[in-house]
Amino acid sequence: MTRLIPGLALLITLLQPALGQAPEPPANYDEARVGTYTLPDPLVSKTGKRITNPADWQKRRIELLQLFADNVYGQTPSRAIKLRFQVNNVDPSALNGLATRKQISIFFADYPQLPPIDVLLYVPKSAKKPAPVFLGLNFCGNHCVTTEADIPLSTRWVSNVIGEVSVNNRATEKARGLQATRWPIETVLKRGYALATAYYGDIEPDYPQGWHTGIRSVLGDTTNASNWGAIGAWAWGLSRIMDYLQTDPAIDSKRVLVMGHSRIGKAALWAGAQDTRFAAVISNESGEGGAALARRWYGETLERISTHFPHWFCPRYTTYSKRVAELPVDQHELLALIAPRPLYIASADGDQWSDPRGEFLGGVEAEDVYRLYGKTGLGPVSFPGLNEPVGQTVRYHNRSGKHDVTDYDWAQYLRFADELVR
Ligand code: GTR
Repeated sequence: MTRLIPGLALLITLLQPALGQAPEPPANYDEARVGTYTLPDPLVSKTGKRITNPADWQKRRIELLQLFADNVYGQTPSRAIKLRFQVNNVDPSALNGLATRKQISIFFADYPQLPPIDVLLYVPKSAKKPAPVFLGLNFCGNHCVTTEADIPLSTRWVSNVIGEVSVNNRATEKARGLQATRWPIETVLKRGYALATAYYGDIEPDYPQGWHTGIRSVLGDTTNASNWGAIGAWAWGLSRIMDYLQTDPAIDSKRVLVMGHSRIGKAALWAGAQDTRFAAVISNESGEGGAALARRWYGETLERISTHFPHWFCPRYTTYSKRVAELPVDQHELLALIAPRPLYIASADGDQWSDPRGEFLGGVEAEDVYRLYGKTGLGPVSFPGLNEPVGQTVRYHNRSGKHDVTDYDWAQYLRFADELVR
């Protein structure tokens, strides 16, 4: 994704009136100008009751999930839909004998017009028992995560922007392995973990009208201010992949780490908040609408994201664009909904747009909920230096470098998984 450097963003802001557009509010990158804000307290119920134990938190959780559904991501349809899992291909000796590689399609039996979710799954051959698994959606098709020549190119709509390797929104061979550096499959397998991925566009292509060909075309209610948005759909898709993983004897479905980068990180958090089958959640630079506090005026704002990507959220979300203080929730409460399960929040210093400090503070503000369970979340830490992971059940690092998923990030996630999920 193209990220505007602050100077260029300012130039565009200045040009907007001449172009007849409403001026874009400038982004703030100055900590001194963030201002003050009051966060809603996750441990006070709607009726003003203070939550002091896990049993009451379970009730409060339901309230909070509803508030996020009503105001941020929209209501995830509760209707169970019939799935059909079709194993298309099994390579018993992929990656030089390191993995059993499966390609599975998840079909929606009652909606034959919908494309299936095509899952690519690697299981370590060395596993003596069902393997724990990292599950994450990918940005440009399963052929992007690996250079293996026999993964079919996705035939779905893909963005022309990513790496400029698609033509008329269709993938080309040039896209093969395009994002392989974000998916160190062999390293993950050698550490004893399986890896599952699918293209997020299988669930909904990421453009404003994309919902017409995705799951929201059959399970949405477009008349409703809390109709689910694309993030909700992607999160739902992660749960459907979980449905499959629960049926695969090679997988330990009690040890599924759901992860995601950037917009897919927002979806991973929302999936983990709603679906407690996920044993742990990893948010990689999820930023605004993800781990970063919405009330902080720094980097991307609610106003900006809801203007540029309204299809990601429920229609009501946009109504808070100029009154973020009135949003009944803030993102630390989304993080708190993961408790007491392990949570990793990662930022990158070169990605100020995502507001690294705001992501860290989101984790800090979830602490009290982890404490209810006798767990230490991040613990008493201040904003760490570069490449200094901190925390316990909730962990955080601010990596040097740009908006990306790197080997450094994975090294932390693998250690986190070894220590807290295994
Ligand atoms: C940006 C968007 C961010 C983030 C990012 C991405 O353009 O403003 O919220 O989601 O895209 O997904 O790469």
